Amino acid sequence: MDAAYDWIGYNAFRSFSFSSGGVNNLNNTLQNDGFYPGENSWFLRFLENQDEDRISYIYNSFERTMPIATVLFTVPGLPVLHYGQEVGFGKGMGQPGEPDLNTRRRGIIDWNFGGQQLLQPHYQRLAHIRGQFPAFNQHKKDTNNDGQVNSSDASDFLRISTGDGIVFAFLRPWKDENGITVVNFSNSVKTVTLNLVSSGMIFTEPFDAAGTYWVNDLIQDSSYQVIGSELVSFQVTLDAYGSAIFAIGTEAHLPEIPPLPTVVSINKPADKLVSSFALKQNFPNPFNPETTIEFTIPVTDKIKLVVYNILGEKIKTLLDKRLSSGRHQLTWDGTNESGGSVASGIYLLRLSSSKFSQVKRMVLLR
Ligand SMILES: [Ca+2]
Repeated sequence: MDAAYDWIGYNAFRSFSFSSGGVNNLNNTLQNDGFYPGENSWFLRFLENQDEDRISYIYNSFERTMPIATVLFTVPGLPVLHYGQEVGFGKGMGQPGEPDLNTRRRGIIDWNFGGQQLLQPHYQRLAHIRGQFPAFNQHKKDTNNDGQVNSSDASDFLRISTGDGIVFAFLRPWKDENGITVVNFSNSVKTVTLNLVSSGMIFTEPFDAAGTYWVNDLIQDSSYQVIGSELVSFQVTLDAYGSAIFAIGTEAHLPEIPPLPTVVSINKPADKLVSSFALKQNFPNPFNPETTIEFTIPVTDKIKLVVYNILGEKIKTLLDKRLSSGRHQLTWDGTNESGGSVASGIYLLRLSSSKFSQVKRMVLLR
């Protein structure tokens, strides 16, 4: 991830404080005080090499970068550039709180870190949402036809009140497929109610309170229909640091997200092997206190199975040994390395061999 040009935007993300004042400041900066785009505006919004790393370092949390990433990918500006190699910059994410920030700016990337399991699918989905939904990649237009694009033209970025300062929501108006982003910058679950009818959504036909509209939930991957009047009080529940992105309009439309690459070595890709290296969803899930984990491996290999918490910290190594090919099963009893019970929450299970790795989310509910 690379950022340049928009240093004001960059600094707004970098110095973001997780408070309602911080949300206001971020909104004002992203709105460019009404100038965007135009005088004093910065057109490029993208992060510097490994800025997602440095931001997670500054926030001391991978989890806290999630809502920031959602905002970054859905606000106006040129698309974020993300390129996978970045040779010579950064050692990947490191661990939260790792002291040597400069080391991670100059070095060989180590992608084998806990936060990757959390951030990689999130960044991937955001990039595809931005690419596939014009609401989020539109450029502001000369809507009053005076030959200039400035604050006199219709906004392509409208804040929506959530009634809770720590939950930030905005609309990217787009005819018949309006983009809505809602992010929770707090460490607790939040439910907010948005008035989307007065938010500024646009449709070809006049809005009809009795008509039906599609709500496409682009994070949860589900589409459903609502009556227009239901959009007056549209309820959204978000996990701690959770994100929601909707496309609201006249048709069902979900992003196409290709599978994340699981091949670590670029020299030995083999479709047959990839398809038979599989970590199944644990069951039951949610669970308390014990859950069963099943996986298959195509060849005899050294296999590691590790549980991480949502911050990317290792909780327990369940397995680290050579296993023969085939189906394997074991259980996790919700304890950490020293045998103590871990708290309720989301845990990440990472299965890795010498060539592949795969991750599942597990929910422990005590
Ligand atoms: Ca104009």
